[in-house]
Amino acid sequence: MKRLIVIPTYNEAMNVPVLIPRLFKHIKDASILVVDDGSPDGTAEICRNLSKDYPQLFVETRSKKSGLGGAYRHGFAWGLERGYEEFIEIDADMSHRVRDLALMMKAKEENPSAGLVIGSRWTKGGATINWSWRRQLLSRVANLYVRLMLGMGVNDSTAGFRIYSAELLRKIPLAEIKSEGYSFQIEMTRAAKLAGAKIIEVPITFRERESGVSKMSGAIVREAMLLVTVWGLGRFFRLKQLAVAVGFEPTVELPQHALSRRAP
Ligand SMILES: Nc1nc2c(ncn2[C@@H]2O[C@H](COP(=O)(O)OP(=O)(O)OP(=O)(O)O)[C@@H](O)[C@H]2O)c(=O)[nH]1
Ligand SMILES: [Mg+2]
Repeated sequence: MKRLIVIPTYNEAMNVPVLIPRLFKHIKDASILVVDDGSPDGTAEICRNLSKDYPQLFVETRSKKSGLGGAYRHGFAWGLERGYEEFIEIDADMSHRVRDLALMMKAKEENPSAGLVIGSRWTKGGATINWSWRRQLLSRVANLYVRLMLGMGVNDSTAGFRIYSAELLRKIPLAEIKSEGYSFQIEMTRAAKLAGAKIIEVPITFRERESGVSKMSGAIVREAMLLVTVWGLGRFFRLKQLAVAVGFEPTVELPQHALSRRAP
């Protein structure tokens, strides 16, 4: 299996020298692609130096910080062009444990029909460590809102710890994925569902980062809220149309005078 681990980075100079060797040590036969957005702290340079020891480490750079979504789209396109069969998403900040990745890979192997495996904090057995109650609340409320609005049956659709099959990524029109921030994860989950993919969630333990700073911002939350609301309203509208079509809901009856005015 030709596997590509895609790591988006912005100012992760403290984390990449620990994470990358750890991934190569424990995940056999994988290549790693770092997609760095011109980090001022020299993350890309550190990775290029590491690639002297790890020939399967590749680094792509974009000129400025342009969001997680674009970085992943770039990484997926890069890997699809080169024939990778499986794509792993993982944060650079070591919030995602490599040992959980091994469990997710096992789940994927045991369920070959699953196009997407999500490392989930909010499924039975999942957990978070050292995450402030505010961040937990934000994540839980966001996931509840997504479940209510989009009805995808996924407990952690904002998770950034995932495995996609190349087959599924090829079915998703990546160029049409709009999100730049973390709503990218929700949009990709939705696109996977629309493409008819089987999605499984594997419980993981998520740890708050110890080095570097969070890139979470109000703009990122607003983008996610807006997009989920728009998609949800679209879904309810379609459901209503479907209900009308199969006769669950009476069609709107126009008053007599409105009908007669339309008559030729
Ligand atoms: N290339 C790129 N990577 C990004 C960008 N924003 C965030 N990242 C990376 O995406 C991953 C997740 O970002 P984090 O800042 O850890 O976001 P988070 O996990 O929600 O927040 P904390 O863990 O609380 O810091 C990390 O590897 C970041 O370096 C971006 O604009 N461009
Ligand atoms: Mg993080």
